Amino acid sequence: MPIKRDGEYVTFGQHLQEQQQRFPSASGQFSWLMSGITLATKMIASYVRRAGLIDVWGDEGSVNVQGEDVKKLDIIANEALKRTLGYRGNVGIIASEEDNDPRVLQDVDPEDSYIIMFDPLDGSSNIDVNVSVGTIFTIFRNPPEVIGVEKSVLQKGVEQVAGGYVLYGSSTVLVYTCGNGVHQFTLDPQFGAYLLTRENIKMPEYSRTYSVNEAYLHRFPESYQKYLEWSKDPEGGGFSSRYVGSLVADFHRILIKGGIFLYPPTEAHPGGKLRLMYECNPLAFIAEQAGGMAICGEGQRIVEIQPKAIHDRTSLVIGSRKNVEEMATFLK
Ligand code: P6P
Repeated sequence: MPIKRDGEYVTFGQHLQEQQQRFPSASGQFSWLMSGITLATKMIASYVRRAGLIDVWGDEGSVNVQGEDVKKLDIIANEALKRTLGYRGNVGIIASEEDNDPRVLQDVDPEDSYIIMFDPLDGSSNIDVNVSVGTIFTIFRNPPEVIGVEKSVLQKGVEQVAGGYVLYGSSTVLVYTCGNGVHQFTLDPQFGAYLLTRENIKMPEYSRTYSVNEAYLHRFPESYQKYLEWSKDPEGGGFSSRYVGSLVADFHRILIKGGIFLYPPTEAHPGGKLRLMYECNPLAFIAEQAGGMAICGEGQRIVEIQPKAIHDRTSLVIGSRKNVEEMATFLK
């Protein structure tokens, strides 16, 4: 049920106001920026929920910078986010998984400017089969000094001002952190508002559930194979398995129920498949804020990786702290 304060539901905007009062670093401009995300994701949700009734299944026909077939909904989601964030007035740079290069916006006060990066619709190939998909976003401060777009954008995850995602699942939920806990809002289609439904989420410390694409098991490095064999062994971890194949859906389950998600290095992606800046960093920020952990294949904290390029990829092990610590012992 939605959480009430003084008998009233708490909207996302109100929650941000509370955050500002308690944490002066979050400026009013930040709330205005975040309203661009809530507006765009309501628009995206309205398309996702009508897939099949309107023409949004299938490919748009082009191939994106990742070398992936662009889905019709990828375009819709990307344009919605760029449009609503483009006129916030305090967004200096927008970067998207779907676009080669970041977009620099003009007439933004350099002293109060943000960088926002997103995967507009992660897992979009699942749309045609009615499986959950998600929008993932991350926000950094745009350095006021003129150091060039590349240097401004390529910040470590520890510099994130906010990170979050919207999961278009059985309901539409927005989960975010701005460094003061992890909070969930559920879109009430009747109000057209995101209402607070979970506050200060803490990830269970340990759970016997792993989430990985088992088809690649024999293509993972040996340390991962040994960990997964141990996990499955009734005399070992005795784990069960859950894998949706849509990162936001797999992560959200782990945020709420605990467990561990792995996307190890493979032959196809020796450096990992998932994108560091606008997929792994925001999820790692949320995981750590919820008491969990997020590392790459070499055991380094995801949020401490120095990006070299905006579309960098990384391997990912993320989830309950004790699960990740247990898995990390196999990496040694
Ligand atoms: P695989 C979706 O394409 C995605 O980027 C993530 O949402 C998901 O976790 C991963 O790829 C699935 O990859 O190789 O298991 O199909």
